[in-house]
Amino acid sequence: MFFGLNGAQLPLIAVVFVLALQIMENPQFVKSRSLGSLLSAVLKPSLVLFAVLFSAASVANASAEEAVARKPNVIVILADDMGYGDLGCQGTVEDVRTPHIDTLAEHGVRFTQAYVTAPQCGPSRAALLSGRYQNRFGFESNEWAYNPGMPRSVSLISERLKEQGDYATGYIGKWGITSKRHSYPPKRGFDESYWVQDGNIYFPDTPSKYNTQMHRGMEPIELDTYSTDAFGREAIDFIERHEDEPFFLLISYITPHEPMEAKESDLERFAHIEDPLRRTTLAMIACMDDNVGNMLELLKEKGLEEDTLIFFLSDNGGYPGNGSLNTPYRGTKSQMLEGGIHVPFLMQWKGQLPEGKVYEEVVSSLDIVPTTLAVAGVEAQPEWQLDGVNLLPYIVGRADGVPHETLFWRYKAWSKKPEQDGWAIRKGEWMLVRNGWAKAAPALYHLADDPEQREDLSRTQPERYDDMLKLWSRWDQGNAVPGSITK
Ligand SMILES: [Ca+2]
Repeated sequence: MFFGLNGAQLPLIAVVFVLALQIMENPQFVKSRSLGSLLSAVLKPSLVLFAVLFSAASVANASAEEAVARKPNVIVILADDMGYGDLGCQGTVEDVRTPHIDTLAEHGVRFTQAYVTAPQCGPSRAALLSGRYQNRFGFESNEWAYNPGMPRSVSLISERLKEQGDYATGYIGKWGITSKRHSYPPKRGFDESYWVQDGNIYFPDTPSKYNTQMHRGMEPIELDTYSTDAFGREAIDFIERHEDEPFFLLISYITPHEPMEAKESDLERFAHIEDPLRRTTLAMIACMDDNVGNMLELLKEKGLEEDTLIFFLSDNGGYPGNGSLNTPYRGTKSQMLEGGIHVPFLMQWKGQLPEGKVYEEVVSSLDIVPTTLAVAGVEAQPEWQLDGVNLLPYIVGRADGVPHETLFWRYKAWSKKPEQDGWAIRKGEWMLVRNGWAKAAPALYHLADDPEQREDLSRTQPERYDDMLKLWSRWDQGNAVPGSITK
């Protein structure tokens, strides 16, 4: 196609154009000639014009095909310990301000039933990056006894995209998976990385009990500004340098994980909030939102919005210590209740996904790897044992059914506190959960009617209870002993 015309119409246009030109120059052009000389006078220049138009059309077609053939970029924006309620677009909390992140929902899809696989950083991220339940490879907890690092036998999305998709790959921000060197981003398929092991650093030169050494690649470096701004700056730099090739970029903000440290200029924006902890949380989130906004603006300026699939989610829920709100859900980070694992989750891909859609079926952070592979044109193999699905056909209504009939959790909190271990299964609108922190027996909740998990229906629904317990036990048989897989 060339300006809406196909190749068959081009000769006719050339003839009409040349004839019109000749008549404009000499109104007696047609009258004064025999049919033979008329054809000759018109057809010759028409052939020349046709040749010019045809080659122009070919060039236009080639660039159109090139544009279609370009593999899309994928950007994952990850918040840390940010509760379900703490985005303006969620509509459950009034004081939070995230106008830029909210545009992802406005121009894309907002998921109301999205889960991560653990109520804690390390195991949640291990699943997000591998596309597998972390329990399958013994990565059960942040605690070293239950955390073998990312085994080499488990490939990350970055490694698959390097090997089979020819993508430029970048990691920015908190890694948080493990401190073992073989698991560092540069060793796990990321071409470029600007990162910190445990996160938990905002201002340069701030003492911390965590491993807050910043790295560029494998080289230790010093943080030079407020880390949220540094991550935003690095994201822009990465995109500018890779705008002409497909890239995968994961930006892992520390926000709003402890320590609760915000910039003064951001705190001033929330001076009307009385509670100092909540004011700080909101200021930290607003700073992340500003940086996401800068990145979205860059994608727009570069004309990359229709070439870029963007995910936004949190790695687990908020908790009282960081003042982030899981509204309307009960429970917090480190718990198996909804507040620990039910997270904000957005996707935007202009031109490919519907705009302003609210998707209400259950999805998981496990779905990010299969969706990314599909977008990159990499065929997932059965031996990869991925636990998620490609979400795109479900969102646009091309697939029947739902992405997940069931989701499962197992979480060993701390080796010295086995009473805090928990597990859960969600099947349809029901959840059976043993929330270790409550030291309780498993409880059965009907989430559609009781999203706050207040009424345990295990006694009134004994068959459903048994059925879900059996399903969970069968799934658990496929899990590794925590910490047992080291290679
Ligand atoms: Ca976290």
